[in-house]
Amino acid sequence: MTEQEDAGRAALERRASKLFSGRVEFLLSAPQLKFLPEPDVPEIAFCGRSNVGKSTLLNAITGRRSIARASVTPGRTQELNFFEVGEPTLFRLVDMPGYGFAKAPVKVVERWKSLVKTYLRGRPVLERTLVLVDARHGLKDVDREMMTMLDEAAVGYRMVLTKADKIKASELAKVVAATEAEAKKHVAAFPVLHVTSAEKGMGIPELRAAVLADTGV
Ligand SMILES: Nc1nc2c(ncn2[C@@H]2O[C@H](COP(=O)(O)OP(=O)(O)OP(=O)(O)O)[C@@H](O)[C@H]2O)c(=O)[nH]1
Ligand SMILES: [Mg+2]
Repeated sequence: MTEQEDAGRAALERRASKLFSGRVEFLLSAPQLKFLPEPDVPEIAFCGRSNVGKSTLLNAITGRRSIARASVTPGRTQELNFFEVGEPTLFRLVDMPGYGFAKAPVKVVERWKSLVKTYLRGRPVLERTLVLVDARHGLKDVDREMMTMLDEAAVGYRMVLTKADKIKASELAKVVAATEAEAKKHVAAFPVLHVTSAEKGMGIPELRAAVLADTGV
C-alpha cells in the first residue's frame, strides 16, 4: 500500500468512527415485507447462519453494547431489524434472522428464509450485504446457497469471519485461505475477507470504514 492509500484509509476509519459514535438508533422491526421502511436511504444488511454473531457484530461496529439483541441461543433475531445512522439519517444497518437453524419449527424457518431472500433480492436501496461465517466452522452448504442467491441477484457482498478469538492463529489462517478461495468463485463476492472478533475488537475499525464506504455517503 502506498503512503497516500494508507492516509486515505486512516482518514476513512476516523470518519467512520466519528459517525458511528454519533446517532445510531433502532428504527423498527419488520416481521413481514409490508412493514419495511420507505426505501429512502442506503442499507447494509448483516446475514449469516444462526448464532454466527450478526447482532454482536452490529453492536461492535456501532460501538453499542446491545442496540441489537444478541444471545447464546440460536434463533434470537426473528425479524428484519433496522438501525439508523447519522443525524439526519445517512444510512441504515439491517440485522437479519439467521439461516440454517435446525431447532426452530420448519414453518418458522421457512418464513425467515423467505423474508430474508425476498428482502435481499428486491430491495432497491441495498448497497451491500455482509455474509458472516463462524471462523471455527468455515463455509457450510447453506452459506454457499446464500452466496449463489446473492450472485444471481447481483447484490455485492463482503465475507466476514466472526469469532476469530475462538481459534488458534494456525487454524484461522487455514479457514481464511479456504474461504477466500471459495469467495473468488462467486461473482458478487469481494475477493478479500474481513477477519473479526467482536470480543477483542479485531478487524472492527476496518469493517466499520468499509461499511461507510459501501453506503456511498
Ligand atoms: N468469543 C466470541 N463470541 C462471539 C463473538 N461474536 C458473537 N459471539 C457470541 O456468539 C453468540 C451469538 O451471537 P449473536 O450476535 O446473537 O448471533 P446472531 O448471528 O445474531 O444469532 P441469531 O440472531 O440467532 O441468528 C453470543 O453468545 C455472542 O456473545 C466473537 O467475536 N467472539
Ligand atoms: Mg441476531
